[in-house]
Amino acid sequence: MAEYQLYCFAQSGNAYRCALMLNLIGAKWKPVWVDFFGALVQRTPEFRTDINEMGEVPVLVIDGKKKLTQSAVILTYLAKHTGKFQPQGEDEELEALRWMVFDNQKTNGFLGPYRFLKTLSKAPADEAVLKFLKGRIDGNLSVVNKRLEKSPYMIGDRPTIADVSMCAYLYYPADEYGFDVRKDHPAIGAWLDRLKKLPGWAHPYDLMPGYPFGTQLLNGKPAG
Ligand SMILES: N[C@@H](CCC(=O)N[C@@H](CS)C(=O)NCC(=O)O)C(=O)O
Repeated sequence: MAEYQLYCFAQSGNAYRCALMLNLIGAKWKPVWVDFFGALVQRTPEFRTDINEMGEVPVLVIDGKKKLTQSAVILTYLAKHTGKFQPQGEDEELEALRWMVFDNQKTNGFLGPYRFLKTLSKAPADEAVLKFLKGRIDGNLSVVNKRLEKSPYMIGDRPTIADVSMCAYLYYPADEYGFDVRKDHPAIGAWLDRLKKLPGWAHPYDLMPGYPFGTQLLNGKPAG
């Protein structure tokens, strides 16, 4: 199997999807820490020229040559090249893509900014913005919860990249949000427990460097 590097940081659920997938498929990979909050590396001209013109993490480097960005693209590539967590046939492929787009835009797409404004940003959060985002999060997580009341995984009886994508921000501690997704959405809680049992599962703070905040440590321990 190829060797991978993943540009990432511990607090990024968008990067976690890819780090988790790499672990679940048993890939040989190494994290490359991006100082997202301190040096704002992702906004530098060098990062945009050499790493990702979109100025975003995650970025996956394959065998030191090929570079991919956008977690949905990265997950699709890894599933296709390993046959693991791969949706089978066109209908499943489209169904997985449908949930990944919904997830990127409406579930984790709101959870990430909400947690950033509430807990990670140095500037005080605007209550009206938080209220707007929380309303969207509640509504969209209810859609996912309803889906998971019907089947154990997002698109059926086995886990696929739609699940790896959807859990992006959902394992971070409830106190980083000020609300408990598992309590508010029990089918999501049960599904998160199911995913946790997959061989290779690990918590975001144990997979990517940068926790505690502002350090290059891997959950308090030296990386590597
Ligand atoms: N849809 C993208 C979202 C990536 C994204 O927004 N990443 C954040 C970090 S979690 C980022 O790099 N933001 C750039 C910035 O805020 O400067 C994906 O899933 O890869």
